[in-house]
Amino acid sequence: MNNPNLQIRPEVAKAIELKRPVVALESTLIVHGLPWPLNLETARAAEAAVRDEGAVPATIAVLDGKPTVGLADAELQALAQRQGVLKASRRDLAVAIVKRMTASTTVAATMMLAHQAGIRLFATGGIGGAHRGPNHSWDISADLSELARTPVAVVCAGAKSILDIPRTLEILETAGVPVVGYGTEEFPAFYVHSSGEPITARVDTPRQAADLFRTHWSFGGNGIVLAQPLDPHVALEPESFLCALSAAEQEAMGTGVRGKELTPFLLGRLAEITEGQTLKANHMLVIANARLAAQVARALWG
Ligand code: PSU
Ligand code: MN
Repeated sequence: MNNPNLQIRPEVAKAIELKRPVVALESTLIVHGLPWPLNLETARAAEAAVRDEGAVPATIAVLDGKPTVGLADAELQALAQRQGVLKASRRDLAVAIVKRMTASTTVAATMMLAHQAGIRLFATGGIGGAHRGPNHSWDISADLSELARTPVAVVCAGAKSILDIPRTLEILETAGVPVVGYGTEEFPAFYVHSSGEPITARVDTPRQAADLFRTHWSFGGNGIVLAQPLDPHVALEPESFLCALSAAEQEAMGTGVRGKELTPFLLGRLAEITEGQTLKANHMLVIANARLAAQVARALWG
């Protein structure tokens, strides 16, 4: 089971061994999703929220070719400041390892490594999904296929509002991924409180979430999305958000940004257009999700 390529830090390894609650955290949002120094503040605050709830945080990234589960604070800081870091999804991991690169891990790659390490719960901002596009974009995040194959629950604020959410939800349905709302009947849309789309089940307590997860896994089910809406006081109004998004999308089309650059580009431009409103929202939702993931981890193992 122990993959020699995987470096699990002692505190995390011990917690996993003793079946104590552990929450995985991803690093692409730190490196490519938020600007310095808010990225480091968010990463630290997410870890602190997990500890606050009595669980052990395990931020995951590839450091000089070593997939590492449970970054030290100095490593977190160095990663947050570093330029030219590869954004690694599932398919990029082996490349990053053999070329001894430093890479951030997306939701897909973080799920894969968390699973290898024996961690079941993972918190992020928002999962990737199907991008918007005139004729159905072929840009569909590998996060969705990872959810289909890997038994890890991802606590998030829904799918990023830059995406085609109805289509993202259809793909998750086909993949057999439960989309569970935390205290809501509607799928949240990251910066925006609700997408207006239905979820498959609602839970209102960490205990209910834990029961649902355990049962799903007991039948060989794989990934699960637990979606918690952002506090409405911090969330963006749908109309003004859509307006900013159209402008950012036009620019992306004009400059030809595509592939894995698209999500970071859109998040960056939205931050500028909304004068930091999306940054504040992103910061808050990551911390809230980390806290909830730790509460569910405690209900599972505490
Ligand atoms: N959550 C955030 N900010 C981010 C991401 C998530 O608050 O930047 C990252 C995740 O790592 C996710 C990725 O996997 O965006 C999606 O990228 P793509 O659309 O290229 O699959
Ligand atoms: Mn993509």
